[in-house]
This record gives sequence, structure tokens and C-alpha cells, in this order.
Amino acid sequence: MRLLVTGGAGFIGANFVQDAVRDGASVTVLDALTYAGSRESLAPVADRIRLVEGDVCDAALVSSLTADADAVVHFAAETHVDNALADPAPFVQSNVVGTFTVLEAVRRHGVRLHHISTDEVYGDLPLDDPARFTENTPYNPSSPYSSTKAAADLLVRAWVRSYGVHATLSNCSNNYGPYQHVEKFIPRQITNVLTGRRPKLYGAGANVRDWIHVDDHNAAVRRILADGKAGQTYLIGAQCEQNNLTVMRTLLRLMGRDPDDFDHVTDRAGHDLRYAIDPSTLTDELGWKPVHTDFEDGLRNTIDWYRANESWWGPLKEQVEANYQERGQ
Ligand code: NAD
Ligand code: TDX
Repeated sequence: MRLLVTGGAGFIGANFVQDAVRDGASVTVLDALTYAGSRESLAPVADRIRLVEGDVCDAALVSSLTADADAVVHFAAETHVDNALADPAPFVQSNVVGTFTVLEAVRRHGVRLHHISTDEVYGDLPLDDPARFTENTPYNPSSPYSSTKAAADLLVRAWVRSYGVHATLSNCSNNYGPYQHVEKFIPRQITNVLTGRRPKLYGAGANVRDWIHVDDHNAAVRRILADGKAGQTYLIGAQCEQNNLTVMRTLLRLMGRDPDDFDHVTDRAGHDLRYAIDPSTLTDELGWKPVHTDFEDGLRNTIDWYRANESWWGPLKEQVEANYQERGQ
């Protein structure tokens, strides 16, 4: 299969591309190589892919690459909630206009699309309620990031209904694993410890996230690409709800530190309380199940990866922490 993978030099995209190449796919990556994208994340398969540095909003480029593909997997986006709060403009451009551009290209060339989205489009859930997100939960995004992802999802749904575009969508919970940018919660805390900084927890740390290993997310995407129903949305999650305080203390314990050796910092504006996914459509229809079900084991392997790959994340760390410091975080 010839795949065009947008955002394939980012965290989830690079892990996806590495797996897809090992499975025998022929892969072209389109990535703008923003601060979040990196050629090094594709180094293990560099001689077996085509990496095109370009913007997903460039209609002529996206159209010509799409014409040569059997399917497009669309990961490219601005992804960090704190950055969106500081400056939402690139989020509207890359996430909304970028998805529009991809949709017009797949419509023109009759190419299959899988659109990657997030559970954050559903807003948040109360802490003291067992309810989880399903495919029928109404959209209710809270942040500039999640509202642009929601807008993108709605464009995809409209292009399916209005133009018969052959697209599937997936909304996944919080990913962790190798190659995640050090701006995000888990790698930030690991690399804070590794560089002698104190880890930083927003507010009291009561907010709950539903964690999934990136390889389980990507395995689900491959199942959907193979057998997903056109027009269908699939929720991807590994049923691993944890509050941030617990994750912080677990990381510190696994790294041999005192579990309370961290700072409480200014909370995120509009901070979503809880995300939780009911993945039963995916498990019942497509038989997908997560493999990395031991979260502590997954965290231990992730810590080991960051310990062994300082050359990948080291050059990013100073700038990220300078930005956080400016925001009091
Ligand atoms: P990331 O920030 O690590 O990577 C994003 C990639 O997209 C980068 O390589 C960047 O250079 C590229 N990009 C950004 N704007 C672009 C543009 N205009 N043109 C071309 N390339 C551009 O993000 P990630 O965590 O790998 O997320 C990938 C996708 O998965 C996103 O759509 C995100 O919304 C979604 N998602 C992420 C998570 C998570 O926990 N990280 C969970 C659910 C869904
Ligand atoms: O230093 C920190 N301290 C802290 O307490 C950081 C960076 C985050 N947090 C908190 C905020 C969140 O409650 O940890 C939680 C996770 O934060 P992020 O890693 O920024 O993830 P989140 O905001 O939940 O969004 C992520 O999951 C859904 C991805 O960044 C999105 O792209 C994805 O759609």
C-alpha cells in the first residue's frame, strides 16, 4: 500500500511510519518540520521512505502527493494545549485549513483518508462520575487546540456526507512512549529529573487523563485503515485513567526519587478535568485490543528510552523550559 502520512515526523506519526515501513508499506511523509517535527525521529527508516518538507496547507503540493497515494493518514496538527492558549493562530491554520486542504485533495483524486483526532473534542467529564466518551457524545471542546480539532472533524464528516469522500476518523486519548516532545507532561517530567530540574505539576494534579501507549494507538489506526467502515468514527483508548498527581509520583518512584520531590505550578487556564474513553465500538467491530496494558511497565520503558536518547531530546529542552518559565509553569 502507498501511504501519504502527514505529520509523520511528529511523535505519533513517526512511530506510525516506522511500523508501517516494517509492515511493507511504501510511505511518503509530508511534514513542515515545525518545532515539533524532527527528521531524527524517522532515522531508523530514513532510507526506505520519502520525506517531503512542506505545509499541509499547500494545496498544490498536497494534491500532487495525494494523487500518488492509495491512502492518506492525516496526523499533521499543532498539538500542545498550552501553546494554543498562548497563540491560537497556527492552530486554526494547520488544524482547520490543513484538514480542509487534505479533504479537497482526497475528494479530487478519490483517495481513502484516515483522519487522526483527539478525545479532547468532547470537552471534559466530571471527576466523580463513571461516564465515559462514546462515538455519540456531543462535541463540546474547551480550548483553542480542541476546538480546532473539533472543527477539523466536522469538516471530515461533512465531506463524507456531501461528497462521498471515503474517510474514517479516530479520536484517541492521551498517548505516551518514545519520541514524544519534551513539552508534554510525561516526557517533561522525565527529562526534568534527568537534567536536575524539579518536575512541575499544574494545580493540585487532580485532573484525570486516560493513557495509551503510542504503539497501541497506531495498531488501532492500522486496523481501521484495513477494515474501518467509511464515515465511521472510532474512539481509541486503553482504559487507563490516572490523575496527574499519581502519574507524577509513579514517575518519581520509578526514577529512584522521593515521590514528593516536585513543584506545584500555576494551573492551566480552563484545564479539562477528566477524559475517559469507551473503546467498545473498536473492540467489538474490529477486534482491536491494547497490548501495553501494564502502565507502570510502559512508563519504565519510556523512562529508559529518554535515558538512552538524550541526543534526540537534549537540544529541545532549554527552549521548552524557558517558554514554561515565562508562563509561570
Ligand atoms: P506532534 O506535535 O508531536 O507532531 C505533529 C507533527 O505535525 C509535527 O511533525 C509537525 O512538524 C507537523 N505539522 C504541524 N503543522 C504542520 C503543517 N502545517 N504542515 C505539515 N506538518 C505540520 O503531535 P502528535 O502528538 O504526534 O499528534 C499527532 C496527531 O494525533 C495530531 O493530529 C493530534 O491532534 C492527534 N492526537 C494526539 C494525541 C496525543 O496524546 N499526543 C492524542 C490524540 C490525538
Ligand atoms: O508540566 C506539566 N504539568 C502538568 O501537570 C504539563 C506539560 C502538563 N500537566 C498536566 C496537564 C494535563 O492535565 O498533565 C496533563 C497532560 O498534559 P499534556 O501532556 O499537555 O496533555 P493534554 O493537555 O492532556 O493533551 C494531550 O492529549 C490529547 C496532547 O497534548 C493532545 O495533543 C492530545 O490531543
